[in-house]
Amino acid sequence: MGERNAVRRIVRLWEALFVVATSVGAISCARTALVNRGFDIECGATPCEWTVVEGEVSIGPSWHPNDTGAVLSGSRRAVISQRLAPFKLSGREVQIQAAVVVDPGVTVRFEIEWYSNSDGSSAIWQSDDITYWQRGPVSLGVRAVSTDESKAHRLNKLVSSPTVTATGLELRIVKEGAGRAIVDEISLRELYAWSEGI
Ligand SMILES: [Ca+2]
Repeated sequence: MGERNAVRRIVRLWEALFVVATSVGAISCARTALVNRGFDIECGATPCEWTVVEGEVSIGPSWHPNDTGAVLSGSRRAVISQRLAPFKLSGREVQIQAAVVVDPGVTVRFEIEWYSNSDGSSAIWQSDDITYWQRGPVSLGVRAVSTDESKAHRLNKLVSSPTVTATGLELRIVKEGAGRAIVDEISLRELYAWSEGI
């Protein structure tokens, strides 16, 4: 009987994962500022645009064998990040969405560190010779949202920029606690529209 219940639980989990993956796929057509938000594009051994900052991270089969996602695991903290710049905000509110599932006791935090131009202007720099980040933008601080729901779900929360003059950001996905987190189909959208130089 115990074995039969265990099988039922596994079936229900995979059904839930399928529903989340399918529904999140529907929103992936919407306009978003992030690149490679489903971890489907590889640049060599790593996913394009994403950086593994620390901890145990694998990019590969997640919801099911054919759907690539970020799997953050191990007994300690694990972090991946993506930078986005330059852009011009029309408002302070940004909507962050992601498909997430975590083991019990694990938390996933989506941190956004906002940056402004080093001269305080909100002008969009464009140059082939030097990147936005090489120009030494100034950090405006970090805003974060998190989830510890152990059932597969779609995170949907708002994050505010400290100022509308922000011109760059770094999104960091931080897994805390011993266990595994799967993150996929991440979108970051201004509530109105990005007016970006990217
Ligand atoms: Ca995916």
